[in-house]
Amino acid sequence: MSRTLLLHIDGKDVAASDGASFTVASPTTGETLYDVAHATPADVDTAVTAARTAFDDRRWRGIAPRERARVLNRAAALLADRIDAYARLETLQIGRPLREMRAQLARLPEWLEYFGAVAQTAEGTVPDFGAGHLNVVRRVPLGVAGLITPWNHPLLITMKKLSAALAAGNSLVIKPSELGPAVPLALVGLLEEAGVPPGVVNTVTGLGATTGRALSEHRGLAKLDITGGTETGRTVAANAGRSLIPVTAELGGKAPVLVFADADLDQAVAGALFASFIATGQTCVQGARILVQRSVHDEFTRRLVARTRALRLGDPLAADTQIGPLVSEAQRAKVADAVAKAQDQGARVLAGGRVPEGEAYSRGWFYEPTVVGDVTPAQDLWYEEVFGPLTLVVPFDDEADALRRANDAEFGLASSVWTCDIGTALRVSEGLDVGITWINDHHRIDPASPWGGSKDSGIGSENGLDAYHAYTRPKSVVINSSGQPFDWFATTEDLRYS
Ligand code: TXE
Repeated sequence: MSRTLLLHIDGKDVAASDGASFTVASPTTGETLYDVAHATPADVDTAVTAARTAFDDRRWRGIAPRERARVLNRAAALLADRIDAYARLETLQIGRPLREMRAQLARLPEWLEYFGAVAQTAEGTVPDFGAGHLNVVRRVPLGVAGLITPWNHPLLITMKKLSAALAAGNSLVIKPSELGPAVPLALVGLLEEAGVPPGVVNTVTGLGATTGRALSEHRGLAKLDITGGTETGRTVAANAGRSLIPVTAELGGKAPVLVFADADLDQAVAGALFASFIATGQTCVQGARILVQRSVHDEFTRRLVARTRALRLGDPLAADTQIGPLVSEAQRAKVADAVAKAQDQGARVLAGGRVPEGEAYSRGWFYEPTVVGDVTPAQDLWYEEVFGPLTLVVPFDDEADALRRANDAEFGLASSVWTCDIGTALRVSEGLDVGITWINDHHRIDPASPWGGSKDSGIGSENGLDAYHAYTRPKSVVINSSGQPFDWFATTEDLRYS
């Protein structure tokens, strides 16, 4: 039986003003899980107004950072107690294996703790203003931030944005993905339980083209922060530009995995497998292009293909499932179409490449983990983000060739380099035009470590001090400490004023 999810505005759960709703279905069984309120532009406006009122009356930003941190730490403790329940909800909604969701969610209290600590330790500056003046620069919160989040890591991505924004004292309106709203909504209730005042965090559920659009076009925002597809990011950033507000955008990727001949091959294969198929490949840092030095390419590919074929697809709630369904019919079609087009353009399927057969897969959006070879930059698959369990393997000759191929991309989010030579690791990471490079690892994240990319992968970054600063602006107070009278219009002498 499906449950109803409502909007959360000014501390209250409310239906959409026109009573409209949409449904969220299980990607594993097709059964309806939730009936979700579909916020109208008027509801978005009510939410932004509630957030603005909470900002203006200082009910959250007026609380000393130390006390704000206490509230965030209480929320972290409450969250730690609810990991299993939330992980199950995430798995039901988006189909990612329960083991993955448990591992991911277990880390999330760290974001609240980290940004609580940052808020307490952040300091202003006193730049030299010359004799006779003292300049005190404090960083203050921006106002109402609009957060638009996707379905692939519903709580993680909401948490990355929300913890920095809240710690800095902002008020929020969150628009979670229409495919995975339940856990972000639950988090908002948890935050209020921990002591975040009602009205500070508001949630409007709805579709991107309606609710998301209304939020991104709202002139009452002071910041927009989105994770989503690159085209959505362009639209949202253009709206932010019209409002003259800053935007953080974490968008697409096509991460290269570079395997050098001197790498520990077992570890490199395990790393490439993890990079390609964690989250059923539905992640912006997915290892979507595996580049292997020619002398080990065939052996590496043989091992990767064998391990890919051995991955266990199935019910994501089952303890031994390694690959769940894709999140939606559209996402599976995107993968199937990309494989068909790659084959038409000359690529060769080495593993997978099919919708699995059998009763266990008949109702869900399953697709076999897939490895393709013989891909060249003349084929669309070299450049296009597919966002599913599909990767390609190609050989390279030397460092320069590896870098040339890796940087031949419209995206620049992440990459990994597998080598036992520290010089190779450092030179190659220096040469990669990306935001994140892992050496002998992939997809590691920490609240203190910047996460964002270059080129079409977006603007700005999440995590770390940069993300906190991006939720504040400098406020400069200049104090005349000279004790000297100043009367410009009383004299014709040359006086110093600028
Ligand atoms: O993302 P959307 P979708 C990529 C990935 C995937 C593709 C489409 O390639 O196949 O995007 O996925 C909201 N104004 N990524 O359709 O539409 C939307 O409701 C305002 C990469 O799910 O970008 C949701 O809350 N908001 C990615 C959020 O934007 C709008 C994660 C993201 O949805 C909007 C997800 C609009 N006009 C997909 N249109 C990553 N970087 O990890 C949509 N939205």
